[in-house]
Amino acid sequence: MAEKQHQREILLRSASAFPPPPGVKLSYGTAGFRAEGSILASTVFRTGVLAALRSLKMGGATVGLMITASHNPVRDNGVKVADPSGGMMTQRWEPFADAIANVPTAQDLVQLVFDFVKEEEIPFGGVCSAEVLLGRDTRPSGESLLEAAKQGIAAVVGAVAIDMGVLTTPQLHWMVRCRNKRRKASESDYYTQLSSSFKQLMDLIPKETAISLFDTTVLVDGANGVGGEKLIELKKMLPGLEIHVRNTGKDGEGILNEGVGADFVQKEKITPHSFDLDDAGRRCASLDGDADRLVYFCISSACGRKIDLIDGDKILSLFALFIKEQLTILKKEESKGMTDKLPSRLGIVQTAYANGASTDYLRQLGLEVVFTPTGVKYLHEKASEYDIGIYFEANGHGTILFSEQFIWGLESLNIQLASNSPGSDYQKAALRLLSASQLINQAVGDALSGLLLVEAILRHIGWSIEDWSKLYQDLPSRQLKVKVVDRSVVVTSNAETQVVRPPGLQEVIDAETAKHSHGRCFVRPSGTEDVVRVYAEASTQEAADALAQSVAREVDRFLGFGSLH
Ligand code: NG1
Ligand code: ZN
Repeated sequence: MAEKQHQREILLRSASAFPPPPGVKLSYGTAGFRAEGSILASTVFRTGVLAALRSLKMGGATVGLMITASHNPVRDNGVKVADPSGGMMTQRWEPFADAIANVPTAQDLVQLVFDFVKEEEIPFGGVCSAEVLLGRDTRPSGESLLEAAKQGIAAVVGAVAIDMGVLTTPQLHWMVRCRNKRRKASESDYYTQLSSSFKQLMDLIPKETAISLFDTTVLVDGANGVGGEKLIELKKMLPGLEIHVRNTGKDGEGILNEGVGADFVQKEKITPHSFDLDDAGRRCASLDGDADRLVYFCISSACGRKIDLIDGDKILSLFALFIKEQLTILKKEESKGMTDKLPSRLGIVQTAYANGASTDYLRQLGLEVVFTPTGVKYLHEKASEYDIGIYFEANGHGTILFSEQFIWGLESLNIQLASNSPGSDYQKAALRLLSASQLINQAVGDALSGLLLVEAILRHIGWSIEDWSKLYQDLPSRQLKVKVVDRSVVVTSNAETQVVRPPGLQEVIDAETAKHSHGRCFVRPSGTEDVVRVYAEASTQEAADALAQSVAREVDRFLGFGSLH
């Protein structure tokens, strides 16, 4: 009883120092809370409380709290929580996240927390310990927000905050996962794991392609964010691969995400700052502000700033090709008996934003492709249902998940093959899959580990960026956003491809879409901005633009301020 009273007093006192800004309502959304950094102290403090409660609920397992607003402008910031698995916080707790962020007074906050703790049967009041790893990106508001998070964690008796400093989002998720698996989990362990698995993959490259005239240089746009500086660390450990990082944001040069970064490159389809015609034909890549997104691009000499974009769908397709090739080798007739017990169901997970040409291509390869709503949490969950699940958003966020059974199966197969047929194609295929599972982040999409896997696979196949770009031809597409009075009025179904509410809007979209050959169009409320997004595809760029514009006007007519008329 006395412990509970003590806890109540501490929480009340700390929360009183972080009043919420008046008139602001925040929602946990697709990727945690996001807003202007200057109004987020209260939200971050409260998310600190939430993260500590989450750890308590999970028996004291380590939880992560990341301060970032990813690809948003530098004045914004945000906060999200990683579960002990290293994945996003369980969706079951999102309503509580919304409630704790928006509750008006410190007294209400204490009441809400005590009610929730009772309902969830959380050991509260100092009877158990909790641990939260903290990370932040390079935003100027990050340092003081990190302090707010620490105070939120300290307001829960028994909870300890461990400040990991400036990190990429995927590094923090990786650390949380490793720590809970009792594995080495420091930043240098992260670099060691990535670089050694990359080297293993390089050592397994077939002799025929190893001698080809492969361009060993990749030019990387670091979005003036945290990814560039981390890549500079990592590249020291990667002999044989020349990584030139531009837009590092160092020494005040360039602004985070302004005219740079994966989101800019993917949406605008033009060169980021610091890239020009001198780079034509080179292999270029772009990270986003917290390095959980990756896209590649190539500048074609004749076209000014226009680029050939190689988006998340094409990265996914490259990964799928490689994984399928290794599985096919393992499943060859001669190795039956050894490999037929290996569970190897391969699944591809996309969202409605995936270019239709990528889905056709993947299905032509004979792969199972499924769709989820937008947001990594949905894709990740779906991909984890397979022995190997590959998921990507078109914007470049994605990874490959390997099930534990698959990894155990591979490890025992590898032991068998090492004595039965050492150095055989089968053993090499098994080793490639094992190395890929070490390299690619199992917690969340990670631009740094994704970049290394792309580089290893391109070298394995002996492909130039042009060969890769020609894998299939993207259907022309256009994405627009419409500012609306209240985006929550739009309700969708069928992995966000159909509008259920407001009534009548879907019929109008259908009618507009029918006017264009190969037309496809959908709208959905953003989870990170106060807008409704419009996506359109058609057989020509003009038609995709026209379709997106006409539907955007309709969205504006139904729900907007009428400014598009
Ligand atoms: P919203 O704002 O819900 O569309 C955007 C991206 C998501 C995801 C989140 C988190 C698009 C169309 N949407 O979400 O895919 O990456 O941000 O960063 O790219
Ligand atoms: Zn990001």
